[in-house]
Amino acid sequence: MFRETVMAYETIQVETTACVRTITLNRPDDLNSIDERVTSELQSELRNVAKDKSVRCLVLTGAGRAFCAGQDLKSVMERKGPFDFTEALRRRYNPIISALKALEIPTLASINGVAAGAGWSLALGCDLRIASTKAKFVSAFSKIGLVPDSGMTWTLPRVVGLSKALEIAWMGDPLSAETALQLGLVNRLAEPEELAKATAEWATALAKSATRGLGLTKRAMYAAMGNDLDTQLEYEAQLQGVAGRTKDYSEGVKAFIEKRAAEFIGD
Ligand code: T3D
Repeated sequence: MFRETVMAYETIQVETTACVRTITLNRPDDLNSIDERVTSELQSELRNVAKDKSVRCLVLTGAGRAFCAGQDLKSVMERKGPFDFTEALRRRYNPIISALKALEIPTLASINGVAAGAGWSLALGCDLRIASTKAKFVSAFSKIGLVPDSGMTWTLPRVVGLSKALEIAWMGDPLSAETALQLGLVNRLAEPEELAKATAEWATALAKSATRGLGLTKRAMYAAMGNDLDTQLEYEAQLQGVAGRTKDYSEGVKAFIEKRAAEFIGD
């Protein structure tokens, strides 16, 4: 199977296998916490993914024992003078979450260990989540006097409801992988030694699907979070107009009639 590794980054690793681009956060000694370089490299790679039509699924994971511990608190200690969080979020973090949502392909967080603070927000910023049974989830923000950011106040209440989201954010207690599954915060669990394989199988299945249709479905679902029914019905009609003109729609119907598996090309 064709596998390509890009070496140009310092804090992330990028690899492409069978139309699946995998970005691995790669600062394992600091639990893949996020510094200026990480946000810059993530933004850069997400721009690459958006432009590369051969990429049909994106996986985000972490090296070592953590997924991501959020903001790099060690570099915080090195900061001199007052720090402008608003500027940092607007310039560094928010574009990453927006870029993940704007990608017209499925994004899958493969949560190999602890996800804390903005690290958990990153996982929530992906469309789907598969986690190791040993993973844990820590809001962390309240413990250092901050507000959940990088989209967590948007995603968390939508998944678990308002009251539970407030409890998670305020108490900051670690949630186990099992609890995360029960709450719908992750879609699937895998034993730690099975996670990479389970992730690859799921991502490959998604990448072999009718990518334009999946991308338009993603657009419709996220738009529905803010639309009333009539607006959404009209939006669905417009998007279906686009999906119905794809080559993959023609192939899907033809394959059904011919009683064979469809071979989608992602167009
Ligand atoms: O400008 C901006 O960036 C604004 C955006 C802010 C958004 C945020 O993300 S705020 C939230 C920041 N994150 C946290 O508060 C989490 C802090 N970490 C923890 O609570 C715990 O470390 C974990 C729950 C993540 C994991 O616990 P555990 O017991 O498995 O590991 P540990 O022993 O606490 O940590 C292991 C090492 O990782 C340790 O280093 P050492 O002592 O071996 O040299 C620890 O300092 C380091 N580490 C853990 N988290 C961070 C970190 N280093 C830098 N930054 C971290 N966030």
